[in-house]
Amino acid sequence: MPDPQPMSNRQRKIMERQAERNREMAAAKRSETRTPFREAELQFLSRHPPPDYSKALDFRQPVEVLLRDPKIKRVPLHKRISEFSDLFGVKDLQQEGGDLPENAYLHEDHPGLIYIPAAFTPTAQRNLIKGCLKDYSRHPNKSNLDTHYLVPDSGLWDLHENVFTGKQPSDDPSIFVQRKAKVDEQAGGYGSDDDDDNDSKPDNKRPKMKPKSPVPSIRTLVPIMDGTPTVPDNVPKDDPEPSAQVPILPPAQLVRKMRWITLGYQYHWPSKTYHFDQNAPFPEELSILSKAVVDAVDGVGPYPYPADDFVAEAGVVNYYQLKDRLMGHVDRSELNKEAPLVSFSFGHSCIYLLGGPTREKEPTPILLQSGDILVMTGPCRSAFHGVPRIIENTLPTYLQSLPEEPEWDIYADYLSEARINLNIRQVYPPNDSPASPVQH
Ligand SMILES: O=C(O)CCC(=O)C(=O)O
Repeated sequence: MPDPQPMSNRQRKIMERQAERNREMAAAKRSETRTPFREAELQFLSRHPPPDYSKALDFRQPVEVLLRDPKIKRVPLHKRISEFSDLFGVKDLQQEGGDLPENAYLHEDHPGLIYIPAAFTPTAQRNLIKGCLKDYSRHPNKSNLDTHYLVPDSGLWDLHENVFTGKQPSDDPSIFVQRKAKVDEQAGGYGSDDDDDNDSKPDNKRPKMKPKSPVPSIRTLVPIMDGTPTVPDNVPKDDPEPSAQVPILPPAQLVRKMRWITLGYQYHWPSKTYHFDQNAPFPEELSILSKAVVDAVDGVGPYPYPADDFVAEAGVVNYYQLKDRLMGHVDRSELNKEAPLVSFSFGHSCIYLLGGPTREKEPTPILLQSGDILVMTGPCRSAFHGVPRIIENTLPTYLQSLPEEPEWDIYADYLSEARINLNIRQVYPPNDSPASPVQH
């Protein structure tokens, strides 16, 4: 019998990934702790058969249909959202048509949840997306890539843009971001690209060798603030060790490995606490934007928080590729548990599972769409939540390539396979917070 055809790298990676997924699913199925939250996660993680998305709550369906659900309540904001800040895009309304919301929605099963659908104009969304990809991702804000790579202060996105626009050739050695850890030449480690959707050429000046030990996964979006108790602030917060085996990739591929960046007080993932001594200047427009949301929802739900007391002190930008997910967790690292957490969604839609104080409560799947705002107040602030699924083919047309705006192309290209979440928190109780510098 002839030898079977050797497997291509791509086939091998697909098989490995499938096997990993099968193992995960099997482990979860075997687990005795199959809580209602986990059950819901499994439903939405499933590829075959695909999930039933019609089970998800869509706050953008016609209001008369939405309000047929007796658990949903519509509450007017005290002014139309556009009146709280120009950042929602009020200036574009004349040109773009449409209107911005004057109502928010509450859900009887989730006290403290406040939902504002379609809160931004397309132009306002594009501006914030540019901020998330190009500006906020720069130092001193840290990203998951900083653990392993020497990302330049000018930012990874700038390198990507230089190549994308032809300003620098794609084989220019200076566009490759180097590893922090020294590579042991014996052990190899170059070019172990783990993307199965990667068709661009690796730098052929570098030997393509298989790493001898597994590459630490930077694909998985880890549950960043999960339910485990936080450690006291006097525990040493060492940085995780850089790996010498992460692949050297062209910027267009490395940007797709970016999973999160942290704003303001930097977060120490291993101990699940903030670095209270590492306070990066908080982007001013995001301070204004989040305060405007807290102001807009003042009096809307049963857990008011004065906008004057709200200070944007920490934030996370989560970057999701289509296959990523964020497993159920509770955000409990902030010292101020009364302040609302304000969360913005851009790009592809996702399924967001909102549960209760434990995983025993059955979560509600919510369809989060580009431009929606979710505010967690009161008990909802401590509820389990997660993102088991990014939904393919849901990128709004206004975020795709625009003939009249060629500089948007690079963002449209990125978003064609991505979702971005920006969430903002207050860390300290009001008046307890050390003055935080503001970025101008
Ligand atoms: O992506 C989202 O909408 C949720 C993100 C989240 O839960 C988190 O950053 O803690």
